[in-house]
Amino acid sequence: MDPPQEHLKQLDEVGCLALPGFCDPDTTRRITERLEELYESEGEQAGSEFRPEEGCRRLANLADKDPLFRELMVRDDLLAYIRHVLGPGIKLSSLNARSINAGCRRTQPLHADMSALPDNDGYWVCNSLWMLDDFTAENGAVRYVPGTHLSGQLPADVLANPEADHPDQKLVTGRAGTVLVMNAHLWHGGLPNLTENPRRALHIFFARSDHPQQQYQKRLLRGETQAALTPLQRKILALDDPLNDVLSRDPAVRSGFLK
Ligand SMILES: O=C(O)CCC(=O)C(=O)O
Repeated sequence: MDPPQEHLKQLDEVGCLALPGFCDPDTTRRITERLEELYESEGEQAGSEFRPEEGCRRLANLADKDPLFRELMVRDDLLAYIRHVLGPGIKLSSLNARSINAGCRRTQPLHADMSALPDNDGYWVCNSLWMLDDFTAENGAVRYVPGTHLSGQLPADVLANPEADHPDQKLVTGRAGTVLVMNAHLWHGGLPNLTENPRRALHIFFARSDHPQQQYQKRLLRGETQAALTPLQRKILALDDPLNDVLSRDPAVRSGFLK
């Protein structure tokens, strides 16, 4: 079923859209439990395929780590929103988790993912953030500045201090199970967590086909994972796309990830 017109209008004009209940409670619980197992088993190595972040736990390369994550990344109802932003040709860019530690006072600078600006063909990055805990103003809601995906500017280039409050910023709060679809050119960032519990999220991040993946999936996925993929999963991971292989020759992608 196509997304409602008012949703698409909000994505076009505001740049993001929260979908309460998009992930059912049982799936939200399974994702959370699996991520906790991975944080535990990976220990100090957790997130090492990506970058460490002070005050947060990170996991990366999740498409390789459980069939559950691969099922989420091909949900039709998710891809319909992603394709609305990026057009028909899309691929997974990265599939990571971020958990803001209890008591973390650090504010993430306002940014666009991968410092991406739209090009002559339009938008090329779109993220989905899956809330695994309730997001509140106290525990690290996501802030964003409405309409900035249309500005053609990056916060680091035009703001004196991207960590400071922005006069036009809004907060995304919501119940666990809410999914935030975000045009990732939108200026956004995570806030401090002043509570006694972590604030956990899953990030399923997509790119337009003619740009490199943030993390080159073909290099990261183990042979046994590749052998278990459905045709649609292979397509979304761009495993058989020669252009993606060429784009991913960028040394930064080869060595781990594109910022
Ligand atoms: O999980 C969040 O609060 C969003 C974080 C974010 O925007 C990022 O890590 O790029």
